[in-house]
Amino acid sequence: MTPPEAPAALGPGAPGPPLVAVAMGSSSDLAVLRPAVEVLDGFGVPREVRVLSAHRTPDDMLAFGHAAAGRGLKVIVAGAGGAAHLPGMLAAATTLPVVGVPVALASLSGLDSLLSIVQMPRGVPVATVAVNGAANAALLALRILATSDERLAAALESYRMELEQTARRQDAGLLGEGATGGAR
Ligand code: RP5
Repeated sequence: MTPPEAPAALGPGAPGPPLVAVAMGSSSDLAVLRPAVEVLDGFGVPREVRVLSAHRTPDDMLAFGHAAAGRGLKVIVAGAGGAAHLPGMLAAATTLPVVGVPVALASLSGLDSLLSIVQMPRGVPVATVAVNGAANAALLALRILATSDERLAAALESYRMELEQTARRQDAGLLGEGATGGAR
């Protein structure tokens, strides 16, 4: 049986001490978690990326969680699939906000991952995004950081306006293609 491979190379990211950690249970999750890394890099927020398994390296995972706040991390994005215990176990080991990304595996299309991550017991919250919703997990992390970072808040506002303009261009494009619809 082939063991999981090391993560494919990622760029170095923004310089400086990492503010957000992107953790995943296996390098096989990287394809799903990569958009989170790209969003953080796009906004120039320093990040680190780790493979930490709640089941295969539980001691490493707990050590990471216990040390995270002291190392200057502000938010943890954690993705896992199947019996996806990583986000919840990290949330148990730190008071940092943890954003969980349910990773869809072949068998149950991510429903198992979603339920494993979203059904946390009272007192140990994990903010759960959509199945494979890594980009939104990073955006949520950025929104958390932006509550105390005006530059980042402004960048997120620009991003929000870009989304708005894109949707309006799509709307105008439909008109251009002769689509009919309701009153505009
Ligand atoms: C989970 O098991 C990981 O998060 C991954 O989604 C899943 C399968 O891992 P591999 O067997 O592909 O390493 O812990």
